[in-house]
Amino acid sequence: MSTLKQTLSKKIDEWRPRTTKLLKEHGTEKISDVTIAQAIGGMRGVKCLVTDISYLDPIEGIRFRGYTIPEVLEKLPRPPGVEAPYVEGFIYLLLTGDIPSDSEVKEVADEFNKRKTVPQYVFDVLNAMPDDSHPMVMFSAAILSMQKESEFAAAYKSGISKMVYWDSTYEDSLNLLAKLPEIGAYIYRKKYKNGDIIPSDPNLDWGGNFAHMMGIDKPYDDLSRLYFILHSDHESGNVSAHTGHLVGSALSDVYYATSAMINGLAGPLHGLANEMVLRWIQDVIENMGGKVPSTEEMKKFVWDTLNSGQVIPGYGHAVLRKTDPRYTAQRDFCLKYLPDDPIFKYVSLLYDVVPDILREHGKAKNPWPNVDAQSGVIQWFYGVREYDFYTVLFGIGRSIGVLSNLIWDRALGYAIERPKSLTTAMLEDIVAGAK
Ligand code: CMX
Repeated sequence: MSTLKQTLSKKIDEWRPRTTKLLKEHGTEKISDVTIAQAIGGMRGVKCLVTDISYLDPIEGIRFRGYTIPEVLEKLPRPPGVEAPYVEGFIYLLLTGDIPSDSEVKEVADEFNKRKTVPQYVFDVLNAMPDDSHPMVMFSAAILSMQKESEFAAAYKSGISKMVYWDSTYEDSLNLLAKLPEIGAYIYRKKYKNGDIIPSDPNLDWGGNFAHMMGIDKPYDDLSRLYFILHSDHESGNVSAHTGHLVGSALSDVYYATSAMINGLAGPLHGLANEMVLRWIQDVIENMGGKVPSTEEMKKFVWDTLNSGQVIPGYGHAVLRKTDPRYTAQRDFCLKYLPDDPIFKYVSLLYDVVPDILREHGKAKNPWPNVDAQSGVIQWFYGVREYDFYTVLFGIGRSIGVLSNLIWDRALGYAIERPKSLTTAMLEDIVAGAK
């Protein structure tokens, strides 16, 4: 058994009594009340999910297993001479809560290498899809097509105990994660590079191999590691993470759950916002005839968008109330590698004008940029200009968090999700009764 699996098994044994004790001795204690506004308004702020993989503070931003983004980037082992750590080490951290050693990271990389061959039928499925299928549809379909490989589904049919559900879910998760970089790169090269596929290189790490299969030179490998880590997890209430958890709660295996979460990520209010940001900026560039707008001109574009009833993509957040540290980490990357890029200048100009405009507009609770405001510009700079592909990159990263959560959901025996609905008339009766 690998060190990762052994450590995880030990942690699960240690953790289970905590959950059991909370349930048995404190199960009736309240952690949240629900208002009518929350019931109608997307359950914003209702505390009713539990995860230990990451926690999102509205002001500070995300912590992965207790570590901020700068701490993660600093503490995890990394390839020599680069900034972003190995994704393999980050997966180890999310699953166990421990910072792995170099040799533990190497072991995870070897595990992925053993599991990474994508079955030919997945490529056949992708090749059979219409040329104009959205890359997110292709990505979701490719993942779902592998459901028949699920070790959990087979083990469940054979009648395994609830106590070992996590084991086959872990095997499924590693099997799936190992294949995602190649599937993502295949979709890109098939769709946008005339099907000129670059084979995987067994000597490269997860992020490095992805950059290699995309056909993009350094430092795109470093960017890929950074990008996948930043997009991995944002606690479990956002649409993609929650969808993964919800579908998995019915004991649907990880292939069903991951494909479903990808479908949620494809919404323009969630992961597709990175595509929307670039689409919107391209519109501005076209309108400006290619020149960088003045501050006043940019303000006008922002107001025009708002006045036409659209949202400013890449701004606002359901939980955050400050600039997203994932935005800041990517901005730092831009300042280092592409400070003079014209699109980065647009993005910076937006940062100067949008928050004040959104405040004046008076609707958005958070006027600050989120992760999606900055991510597309970097991809654009390195030649990935097909912006409908951007959410696939988000999806590869988000799978890391969703799958880590699913393994722990199974380990701690989290129940099938089933909140209770009321009718509008019932809400009216409650209001009348309160009066
Ligand atoms: N531009 C214009 N209006 C905005 C806005 C923005 N960027 N962000 C929020 N608002 C509006 C909402 O549409 C809402 O309007 P209505 O009252 O007319 O419905 C009002 O402000 C209140 O919304 P909120 O409570 O501040 O935000 P929500 O929690 O409802 O929604 C989010 C959060 C992210 C969907 C929203 O801010 C938004 O649509 N942003 C733009 C899309 C985006 O960048 N999404 C990516 C988020 C990060 C991710 O998940 O990837």
